[in-house]
Amino acid sequence: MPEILSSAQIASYKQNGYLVLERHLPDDIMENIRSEIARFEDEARGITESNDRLDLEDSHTKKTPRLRRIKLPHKISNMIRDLMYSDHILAPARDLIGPDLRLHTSKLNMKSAGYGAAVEWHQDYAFYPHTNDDILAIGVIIDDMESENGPLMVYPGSHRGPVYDHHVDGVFAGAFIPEEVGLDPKDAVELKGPAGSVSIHHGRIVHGSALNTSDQSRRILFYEMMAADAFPIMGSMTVWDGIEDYDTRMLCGEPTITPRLKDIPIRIPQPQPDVPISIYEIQKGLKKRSFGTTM
Ligand SMILES: O=C(O)CCC(=O)C(=O)O
Repeated sequence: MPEILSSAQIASYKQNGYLVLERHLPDDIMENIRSEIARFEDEARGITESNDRLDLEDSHTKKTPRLRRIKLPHKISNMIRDLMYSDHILAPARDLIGPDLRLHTSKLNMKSAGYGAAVEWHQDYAFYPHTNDDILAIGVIIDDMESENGPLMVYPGSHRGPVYDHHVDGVFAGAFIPEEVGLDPKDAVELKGPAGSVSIHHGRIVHGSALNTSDQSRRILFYEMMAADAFPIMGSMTVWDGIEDYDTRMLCGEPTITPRLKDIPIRIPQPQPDVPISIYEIQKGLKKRSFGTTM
């Protein structure tokens, strides 16, 4: 029996590769997340370069601080860690990919009003191929997400298609141009919803988001996770420090050392460009972009 999702939602996820659960999280949790963000915004005022906690926009200065991502927030915020282990986040994931789950990563993408960076079209699975694709990202929508403030966009059903080539001149560039592989831009849909909603997208779905040129910020907290029997393929961008470390990523259920294999045509995200490990930096290797760049 599913814990929280209806059979129609589960069928829709299987068919389309995404779901939006409107107003899924209560206001007090949303307020706590916003207070945590304010703490990291203060921290950003004191630095001039990105570090292992904070990823800064290219235009960031101490005078005009511009934070584009809080990295691994579950490691630096107890509140965000507790939310990750809660049924708010895990129950829908269990309904979609089973009871045994490991964390892949967490991140809080800050698309600030007026300049928040675009994320070019990509598939998460191209960054971290695994032995099977029971992999998804739960996105906690922190600000009302509208067409104007750079919503996450997906190509419905693309999680059932190819894993596209994300390389430029033989080097991993973390994105591609949908029109060049036969995807029609008018098929892309925006995952909109009021603050407190949650989006879920499949690890293979093609997704991206434009610059935020509106006067409203657009922040999303992502928890990316997979079935415990999905093991990274060699060359995946998964941080792998041995099985003991890997087992510390268990979110719920039982770990295993028996990977489940699915026949998926994959590419390895190698060689990597010589840049810091950040999607924004990796995508600078693109020669063509679908979205604008920040000023
Ligand atoms: O924040 C967004 O709109 C897209 C995020 C994303 O796809 C990523 O960080 O991999």
